Amino acid sequence: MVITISIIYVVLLGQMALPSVEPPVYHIAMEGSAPYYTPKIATITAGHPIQWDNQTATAHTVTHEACQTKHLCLFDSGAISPGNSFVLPSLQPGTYHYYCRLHPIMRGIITVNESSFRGEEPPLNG
Ligand SMILES: [Cu+2]
Repeated sequence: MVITISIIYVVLLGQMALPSVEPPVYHIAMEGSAPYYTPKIATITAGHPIQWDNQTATAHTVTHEACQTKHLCLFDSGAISPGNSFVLPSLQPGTYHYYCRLHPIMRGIITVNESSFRGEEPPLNG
């Protein structure tokens, strides 16, 4: 009986010790007045999901500017209802201009920077 309890304890402890590998989500608010996308210019580290939260009473989209020409259209949310969100799991490093198809006055920019983490920890003692 003691052995059984010990095994269960080790299994539970092992699960609790697992580090979280999910990078934090970067939030951009959609608002009813300028600048509409807040922050209007967002700087994000590669690998982080980006989530737009529609805090207004009408639908909006998050549409990559290149979609206007159907050339290298990288993201287009479709209509996001009030209270709903749209998530991009990740974007390659670069600068992306986007707008709302329903209200083209709404415009924003995302700059995605390379992650500083290269997969190896720096040496502790130079
Ligand atoms: Cu809109």
